[in-house]
Amino acid sequence: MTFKYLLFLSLYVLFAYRTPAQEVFNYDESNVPSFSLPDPFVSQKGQVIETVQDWEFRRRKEIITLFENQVYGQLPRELDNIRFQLVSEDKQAMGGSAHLKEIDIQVERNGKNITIRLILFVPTQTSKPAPVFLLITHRDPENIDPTRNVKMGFWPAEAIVERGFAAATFHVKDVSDDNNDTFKEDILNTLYPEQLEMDNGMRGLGSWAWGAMRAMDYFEADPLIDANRAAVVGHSRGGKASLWTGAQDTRWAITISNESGCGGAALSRRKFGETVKRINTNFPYWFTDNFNQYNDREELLPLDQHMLVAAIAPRAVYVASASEDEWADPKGEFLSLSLGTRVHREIYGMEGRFPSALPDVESPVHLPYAGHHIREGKHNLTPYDWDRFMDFADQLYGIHHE
Ligand code: GTR
Repeated sequence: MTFKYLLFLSLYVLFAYRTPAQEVFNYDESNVPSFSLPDPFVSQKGQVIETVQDWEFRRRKEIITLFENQVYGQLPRELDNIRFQLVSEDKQAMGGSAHLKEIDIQVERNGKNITIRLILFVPTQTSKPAPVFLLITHRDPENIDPTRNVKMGFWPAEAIVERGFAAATFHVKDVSDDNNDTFKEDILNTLYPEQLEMDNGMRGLGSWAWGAMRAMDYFEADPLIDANRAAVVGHSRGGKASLWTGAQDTRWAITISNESGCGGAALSRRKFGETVKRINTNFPYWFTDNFNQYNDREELLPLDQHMLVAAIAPRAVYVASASEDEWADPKGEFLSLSLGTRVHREIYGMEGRFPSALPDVESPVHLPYAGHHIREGKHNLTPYDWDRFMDFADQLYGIHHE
């Protein structure tokens, strides 16, 4: 007995000392470190940013460059040709409520091509160009079934169309597969191989944002779509890409992040739930190489995610969280939104402000320039979330879609 006990004890001690230190994730608000955030209103040279001019021509550009160099990588704009090919169409889709178009967006650079398949349902109830929601999809393609034999709450296309919006989506695998072994195979190897050589080159999330921008190129060319009233939406990793899209590309009227968490809406310095080190370890192909410098050193970042929200200003931004999605840090997401939209208020003089504390569950706050809700339940994109996004768009556009 004693011998067995001693053996057990020595094995335990041996094992305990040999196990590499486990990364511990914090879910306790009282353990959030104290931190100070970089100031969106002071340029890197120390100039105070007070006017729209200062913001648009100085600080916003500076912030985008910081995110390019340190977090998401560059977002190359050069391309030689872009073509839109209608590959199939059904003017009586969804029982006559929608006009379905499947479009191949073909992009050429240096004699090489890639194709993004865009799925688009346009409401038929009106002859006016329709406002549109574009979803960046990373989940199983059955979530975006164009035949509608499979209908999932992740992309409730019927409900979107019924409210007078066009519902559009593409799958990230067409631009960069969501996989460490294959993420280079599409636009990175084919169109922008030089990006792969750079420490601040584009990687997975940046490629997805690039894809969303090509969908916008299409919207601008389709008379059925009102491209001035377009919203880009992403869930989780897609939400990170959505925020990066809206920060870079000023053509989007609304940028929506659903539960995007670390590297999305959540403040990195809070180290609540997922951390920079963990995300860079699990998903080394999402961010640019330089982001690794901040593993366990978030305080050295020359930015935080509130500045990504700020870079969207003056255009509208929406951040949604879920009550049980602690990994994504709902409070950190809300703080980014509330701090980042200071630019809307203090530079652009827009009315209304967020409450100082995290709003109650399912009590959306919809301001004239920004929205927030925290849904009851787990990490997911659901019809509840979509309904709130559409409420916000209705309010922003001040329209009736009939
Ligand atoms: C998790 C990842 C999150 C988030 C999520 C998702 O595994 O840690 O950052 O992106 O996946 O996309 O659902």
